[in-house]
Amino acid sequence: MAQPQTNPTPSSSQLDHVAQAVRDLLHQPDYDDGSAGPVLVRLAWHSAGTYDAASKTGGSNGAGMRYEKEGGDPANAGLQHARAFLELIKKKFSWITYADLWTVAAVVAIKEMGGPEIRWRGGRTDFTDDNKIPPRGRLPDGAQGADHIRHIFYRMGFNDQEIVALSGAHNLGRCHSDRSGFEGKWVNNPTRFSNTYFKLLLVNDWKKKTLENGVEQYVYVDEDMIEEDEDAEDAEEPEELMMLPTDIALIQDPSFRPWVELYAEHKDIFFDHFAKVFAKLLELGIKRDRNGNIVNEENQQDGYKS
Ligand code: CCH
Repeated sequence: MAQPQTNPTPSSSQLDHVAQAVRDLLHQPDYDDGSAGPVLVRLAWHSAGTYDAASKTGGSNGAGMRYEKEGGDPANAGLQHARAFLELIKKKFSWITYADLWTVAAVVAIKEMGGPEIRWRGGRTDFTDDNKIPPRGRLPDGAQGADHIRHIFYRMGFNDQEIVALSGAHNLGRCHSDRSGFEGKWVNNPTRFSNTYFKLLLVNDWKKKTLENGVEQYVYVDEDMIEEDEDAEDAEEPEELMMLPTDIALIQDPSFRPWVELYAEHKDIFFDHFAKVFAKLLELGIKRDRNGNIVNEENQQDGYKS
């Protein structure tokens, strides 16, 4: 049997350069709400969120989204923007693997947007073909409810508390009708990492709305924003805030809801739990030796016969 291959983690000085390059590219005045940060976080999450604990397949090793099989999955629509941002860094620091770059970029972006410090470990390798890419359909569908969320996240090995903590990432960014069909942002300041998403889930009266494309989501117009805007000379229509059906499931489900309440009240606990669970997400499916190097085992070399 062939010896397992190991791939060392980049040194901390190498990483400092990459981290600085990520910080430098976050400010994107012409993109969305002015930051590449949210879409970078989604890229890392979708690269890791394909993990299946039972078969030990999927996960952030491999950077499979470079291939049509995964990159062209409708669930990953829009993430080509994140990959294009990071391509500029990959060109400069060719020694880093895509799989490491996509995951470390999210950790740097979260910190830079005011979020917690998240432990990140490198050493991921990039697939050289699309053989080991798992089948599509492993990422969650925002139109569904609590059973679906559990089905998806239990498969990865997360519990209810971890599911709610991870969902707090919806403090960041927005939905785009040309990507997922949903439209709008969850919070007023979507480039600042905070626990506002949980607060809004609890205090607002979310109403179901059917968009022109037939997609159903929940909406609320922030009254405070309307008042602020009325004072302004060139008052723009305040943007409606939104929630996905899966977000609303977190307050309807009796086991999820207490965690929403805890995180709404205690930002520090949310930050602590988020940091732990995001670090766990990025390590799914990754096996390390005693030195922390990733071991690419024989069973991970097996391809899919699709
Ligand atoms: Fe999410 N997310 N997500 N999400 N997500 C979307 C956008 C972001 C679901 C659906 C959607 C997590 C969990 C879930 C981010 C981070 C995380 C969108 C809009 C949908 C739909 C995409 C578009 O139109 O551009 C569902 C369903 C679940 C779970 O059930 C988790 C976990 C994370 C990270 C820890 C971030 C960030 C965004 C904003 C992306 C952007 O481009 O602004």
